[in-house]
Amino acid sequence: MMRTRAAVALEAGKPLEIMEVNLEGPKAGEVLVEIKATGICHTDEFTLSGADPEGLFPSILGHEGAGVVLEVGEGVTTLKPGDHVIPLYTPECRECHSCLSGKTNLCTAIRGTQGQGLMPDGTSRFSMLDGTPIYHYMGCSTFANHTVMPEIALAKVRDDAPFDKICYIGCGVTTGIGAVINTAGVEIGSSAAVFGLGGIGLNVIQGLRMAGADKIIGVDLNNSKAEMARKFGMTDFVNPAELPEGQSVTEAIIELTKTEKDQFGGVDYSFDATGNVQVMRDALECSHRGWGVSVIIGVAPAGAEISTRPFQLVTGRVWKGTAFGGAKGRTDVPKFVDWYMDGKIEIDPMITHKLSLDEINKGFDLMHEGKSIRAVVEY
Ligand code: NAD
Ligand code: AHE
Ligand code: ZN
Repeated sequence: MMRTRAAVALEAGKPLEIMEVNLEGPKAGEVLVEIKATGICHTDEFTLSGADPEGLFPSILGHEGAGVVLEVGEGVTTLKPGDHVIPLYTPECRECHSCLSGKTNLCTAIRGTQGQGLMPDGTSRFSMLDGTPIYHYMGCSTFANHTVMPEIALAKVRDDAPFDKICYIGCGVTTGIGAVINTAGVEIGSSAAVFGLGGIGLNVIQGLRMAGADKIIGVDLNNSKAEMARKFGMTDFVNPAELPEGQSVTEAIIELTKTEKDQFGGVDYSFDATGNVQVMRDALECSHRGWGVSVIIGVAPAGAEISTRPFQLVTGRVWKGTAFGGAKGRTDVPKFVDWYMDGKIEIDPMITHKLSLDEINKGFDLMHEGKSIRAVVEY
């Protein structure tokens, strides 16, 4: 048993509390990791707000981290102390029915206990100093300076990559780029609309440029998000709150894509990176009749449901969703780190704020105020 510092979510809707907590060492198949840096993703905010049906309190949130292995439990063979790792909320056991199917990245080996805030043996490694158990979060809990993770939920990465940048590959970068490459399968010359130009949407735009998309329409209610999006490849911007009276966002996007030969208009691919179910509908309905593919990335609150006229699908549009950009963590994450180190993808400009653990609540404030893309906490 050791002590570490963590930002603890004691109650829904309340700021995190920074405190010392107990952390039990790794059991069989587990690894003790010193977290060096963690991003704050909108999903952490979503769970802290109380909107997540799987949200548990008290818990240690955070799922976008990078760190170093300090100790390995019995039977761990693929990692050793000193290895640099990125925690995976989507593990890759390479043995379960889902992994073996080759059809999905949604490994099912430990999903049951992970959703209950517990390690695979059904217990928590974290507790308050008075012994009260604290739940794990998404199997990661990167808002703690040290965490314990299953071996199958850690991607080993090269040791010359900066933690304060590659932590973002633990969620936002991989989710956005993966949604384009793995889930949508965007081809050269495509047109696309991206709803929500935050930490995920910008990476969708980055992925679209890598895939060779021609027209990349960004949609956001916050005009200040457009500048960075343009740098990453956005060609057109739509603010749904500033459209001419009577014009819907779908109509605006369809107008932007109509040509002499194509009077229907609509984008080949669309992506929701807001978590708003009306936006998800708009994203589907602005995609092209006959072949448009719309990918849901955003996470919607408990009880929210999507709807559209079935005619939208009858006429050839396809509605899809993606978790962690369809990426297989242990296989793909080290490649994303190489792409970053080789200059093939950009991360640095999207990390708009660096904070200490004591300042973590400021990261949530900046997100609420629409002032940050990614705030990264460095330990
Ligand atoms: P963010 O807060 O950085 O960005 C959200 C953006 O959406 C903001 O720029 C905001 O202004 C914009 N927005 C909000 N409402 C809008 C509306 N009605 N129309 C247009 N724009 C609107 O958040 P993020 O970290 O980029 O996360 C985005 C979403 O993706 C969240 O729902 C998050 O939970 C989800 N997410 C999903 C996955 C996954 O694996 N599926 C992974 C990471 C994040
Ligand atoms: N717990 C929520 C759903 C949350 C959710 O969809 N999480 C995404 C990752 S978001 C990362 O920022 C995910 O990977 N989902 C797949 C999974 O197995 O959780 C709810 O609605 O219950
Ligand atoms: Zn995330």
